[in-house]
Formats: sequence, C-alpha cells, structure tokens
Amino acid sequence: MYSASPPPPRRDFISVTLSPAEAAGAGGYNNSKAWRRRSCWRKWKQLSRLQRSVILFLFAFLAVCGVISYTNMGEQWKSLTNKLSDDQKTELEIPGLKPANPAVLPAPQKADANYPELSPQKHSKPPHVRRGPPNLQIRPPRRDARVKAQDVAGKTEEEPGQADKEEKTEKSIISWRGAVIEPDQSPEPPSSKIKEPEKPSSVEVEDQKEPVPINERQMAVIEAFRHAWKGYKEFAWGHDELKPLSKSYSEWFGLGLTLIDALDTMWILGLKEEFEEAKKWVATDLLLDKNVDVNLFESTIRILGGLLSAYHLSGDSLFLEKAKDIGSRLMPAFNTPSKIPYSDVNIGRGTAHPPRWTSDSTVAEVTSIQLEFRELSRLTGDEKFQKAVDAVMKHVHSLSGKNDGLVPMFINTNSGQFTHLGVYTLGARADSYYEYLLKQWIQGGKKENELLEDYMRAIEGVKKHLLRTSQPKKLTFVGELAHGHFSAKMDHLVCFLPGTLALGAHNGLTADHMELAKALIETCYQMYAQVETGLSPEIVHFNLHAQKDRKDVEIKPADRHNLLRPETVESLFYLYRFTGDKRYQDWGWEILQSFNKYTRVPSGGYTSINNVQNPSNPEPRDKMESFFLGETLKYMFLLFSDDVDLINLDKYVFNTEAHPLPIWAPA
Ligand code: DMJ
Repeated sequence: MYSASPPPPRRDFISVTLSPAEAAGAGGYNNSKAWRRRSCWRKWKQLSRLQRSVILFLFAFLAVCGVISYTNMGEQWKSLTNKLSDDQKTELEIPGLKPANPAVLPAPQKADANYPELSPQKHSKPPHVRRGPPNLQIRPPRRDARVKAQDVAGKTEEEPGQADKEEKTEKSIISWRGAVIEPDQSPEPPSSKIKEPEKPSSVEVEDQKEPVPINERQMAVIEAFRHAWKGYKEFAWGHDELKPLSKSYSEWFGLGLTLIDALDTMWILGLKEEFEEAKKWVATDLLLDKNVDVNLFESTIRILGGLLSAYHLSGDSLFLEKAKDIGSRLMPAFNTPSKIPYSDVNIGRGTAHPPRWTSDSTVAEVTSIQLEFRELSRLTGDEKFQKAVDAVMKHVHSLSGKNDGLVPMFINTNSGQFTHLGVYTLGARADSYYEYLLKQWIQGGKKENELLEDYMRAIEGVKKHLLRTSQPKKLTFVGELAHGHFSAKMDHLVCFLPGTLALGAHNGLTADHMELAKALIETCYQMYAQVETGLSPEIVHFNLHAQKDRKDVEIKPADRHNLLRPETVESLFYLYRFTGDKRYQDWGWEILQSFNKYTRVPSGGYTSINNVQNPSNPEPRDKMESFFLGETLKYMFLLFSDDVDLINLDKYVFNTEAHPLPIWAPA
C-alpha cells in the first residue's frame, strides 16, 4: 500500500537550524517578523562555529562563481554586440546608392561560405540582406589615413561610438561610381577549369580619389536618359519596351527588360532615385516563375548580365539572388544531344526547344552567354553554369568548317556541327562570337589560351577575307563573304569591332589591332556623318568604285532604319579611353544631337525610325529598344567622361549588352 501522506522533500542543501530554545523564545522560527527584528550581529554570534564556517564558505563560493560568469558574459556580450553592430550596420545602410562597404562584411572565405544564403541547403539568411560582392568593393579611405587625420586633430583615442560614426561618415563620402577590386577578397574560382586568373596590371590598392565632376555633355546624356525614363515610367513601367508614340508598351518576354537593362546605367549616371525605384520593382515584381518562352541569348545578356552588373555596382544581394534564379531557369537550354544550347527556354516549365523551323542555333547566340554564366558560377560557387558554357566554347574551338578563324552563322543542336557553311560575316548571328573570345580571355585573367588563339586567328581571317577600302574616301570596312563572293555590305552591328580591337591592343595584343580599330571607327562614324539625319542605317553598302558624285556609303531602302543601336558609340568610348583623342568625343556628341533631333518623342522616350535619309519625316517606328538605355546612353556618358576610374577597363569587362562584370582577380 502506498502512504497517503507525501514523501518528505529531498534536501540537497545544508540546513541552518536554530536551537529549540531560540525557536520557542521567538515564537517559532516561522515567526519571521520577530526574527528579522533581531540584529544581524546577534544572530551571527548565536550560530555555532561550524555553521558560521559553512555560511562563509558558501558566500566565498558564490562570489568566485559570480566573478567567473561575469567575465564570460562580458566576452559573450562583446561578441554579441560586435555581431549586432555588423548586422545593424548592414540593415542600417540608407536605402540609396550606397556602395558595399568592406567594413561591414565578414572576413571573406570561399564563395559558398560568403553566400550561405545562395547554397541550396542553407537558407539561414533572409534573401535580401545586403552584402557586398566578395571581391568588388568601393574602398573606404585607408584606416591609417584616418589615424593620421586624427593625430593631426590632436586626438589620441577613439571616443565610444567613434568608429561607428566614422564608418557612417565614410559611407556618405565614398563615391558610388565604379567599384575597385580588392584582390585579397577574391574567392577561389569554383571550377578547376578556371586556371588561376592573372592579376590585372592596375589591380592594386589605391586611395579613393575624389569623384570627377560631371561635365556638360554628360549632363546632356543624363537629361536624355531622364527623358527616356519618363516615357518608360509613365507608359510602360515594368514592361519590356516603351512605345513612346502610342504611349503604351510592347512585351517580348514580359520581364521588364528595359528596367533591368537600365539598372546599371542609372547607377553609373548617378540617378539614385530612379535606381531605387527600379530596385523595388525587381524586389517585388520581377517574378521569374512564369510560363513564358525566352530567348537564351537575349535574356542572358540583358537580364542575367544586367542583374549581375547591378549586383557588382550596388553590392545589393537582391540582384544576385535574382541572377541566380534566372540563370538556373535558363539551364534546361543546355539539355541537347550536342550540349550546344537551344535558342529558347520556357523559364516557368523548365523546358527548352529550338525555333519551330530548324534545330539550329545561332553561333553568336551560343557563344555570347559565357561571360555571364562564368561570373554566376564564380559568385555562387556552383560550377554547373560555367561547365555548361565552357563546354560550348571547347566544342566550337574543336570544330572544322571555319575559314581562317571565321565561323559560319549556324550550328546544329543535334550534331553539334556548323551548318549553312560558306557564309562569313562579323554582323548579325556571328558578331559577338568574336567579341566574347577576347572578353572571356580578359575576364579569366588572360590564361585561357584557346580563346586567345581563336580570337587572333579570327582577326587574321577578317583581314584576309573581309577587309576592303571604299571610294572615294578610302574608308576601311568589313564586308561579308558568301561562298567565295565578297559583298561590300556592312551591318551597323559590326561597329562593335573597333572597340573590341582597341580593347585587345590595350591588353597587350599586337599594335596593328589598334591601327585597324582607328581606321574602322572612322568608317563607323562616316556611316552617320554621310547620312541626311546624321544617323546610321541598319546596314550600309560601301562603294568600291571611283565614280563621280557617289558617296562611300550607300543605303538600300530595306536597310534605312535606325534602332537606336549602340555599337558605334561603344567603340568611340573604347577609342577615347585608350587614345585620349577628343575627336571621338566630338563624334559621339554629334550622334547624340542627331538622336535628339530625329528620335526624341516630346511626351517622353526615344523611338526607332524607319528612314534615316529623310530628315523631314524619319518615320518613327514607335519603339524604344531596351539597349538604348542599357547601352547607347551608358556608352555616351562614359565616352564624355575623362575619369578612367568610371568603370575602369582594367577591372571590368563589358558584356555585349554593356553590363560591366569584374575581371577576375587572382585568388
Ligand atoms: C544588343 O542587344 C547587343 O549589343 C547585341 O550583342 C547586339 N545587338 C544589340 C544592340 O544593337
């Protein structure tokens, strides 16, 4: 049987018991009032020696424990407050065009450690916590410089909170234009295929320079951008392209193409408010889980490239999250028998396919997505992006069917072989293949020799098969070859070439590339200057024969449209950067005036036109292409700048949509 009364409580303590007499005299030891009235001293004296010793020992023990735990707590508190202040600094970044500041970053580790939120298993960080990119940061003034400044001011010690204050002050004075590579912060390349990139010559620690003031021509570009943005914002916000005349919009992928293409332009032009507003749209309205077919190439260069660039310039991880999302959704394109990607992907369903009428892809398209996917791998630590695009380059490198380095325009996704052999152009469908050979080589630190070999061979092929001079001005131009027949036709698209050649020469390639670049940019300028509106048509034919009253540049009726394309101003920018010849700026200025005169729509926006030969009616097409904001105006702004650190070309390489990506620093 169990006893009804509860068992006595276990006592794990030493009890101090009063004598029965004491207890009785006091009305029992439960009579606490009486007990408290006695003086402590009397009570103490009434205790036995043993009792006193026990109490003293207990006090001593508690005191020692207290001291130890206080010390530990102090440490913990310190580290907690350090951590908190990091996070708080991160959170406290004022929404605006703040550079990522190395001071708020954890010590850089490997890529996946830097970005745990990007690793598929780990989602401990909220997705939009701002963190700087691992190797590109706007650099604050050096610590030792600050200490010197304090010394001069007679201060020897930092006041509490001083460091924080300084940090905030630093943030507010740091230029947010053009980040600087910190070589020591570069994560290791994720793939063993990326051989250690060389350190670019100018990647070294420099003091932050004062921002160079914006000049009048740059102001005119800002004004043009604002005018274009006004139209987009009012009539096409969040849609792909503005239709400025009908005050509406057109959709291509339905992914806010113009907005994304323009993000880094706004950053570079210093349009903080516009950038912030667009960023909000990306955060809340750029939904990629969408049942829509997108073109792999176009969405890579505009969306993936635009997001990566916005990430590098702003340091806001929102853009990297979105870049990873779109990059992953584009990957099904590579599931082909040959690993040459299909042209189209449904980013919602995860399916890919070639165009309905063929199983071919365009050579330029499959070989001009590499800069973006390689960079995505480097940032996320996920090799799959780079592996997929590197395999394409390796395969194309190994193919026969080239003509002295010149490639045909199509490649079959089943067989992996070139098709439509015998036609060679540096225009549509082949152009950026050549551009990306050089730029990948630069991006990777000039180590990937196959890329350089293919590039050098191709330029020799251009010289041998495609170069001619026109009459009467003897302009050097790049024509086309079709089954052995030369055509004096040149797309405006080919005008990327002078810039690319100049970039190669700047990176140590043969000096005659620079000479060719200078000759070709003159030709591209003449494609504007010799036309009635001062704007180039889409395609020109050069006159090869000396005949009275004939110009160098001839235009066929079907080719006389202008889509606000960037290639000539892009090349003018490179040529100006590398030569300092002001003529290039003046030519760009003329072109901007012509755009303003013939393509500007009063209610907001710019429009493509159908007829560059008719100044009284250029026949507006009612469409502003996203690359007008992504490329044309950005290159204009950079062309008019005398600040070589405004997107320093030893630190950044532009993708084919004018989105700057970092040149990889040595790990
Ligand atoms: C842009 O989308 C890119 O520059 C591409 O490489 C070629 N076409 C347009 C601009 O003209």
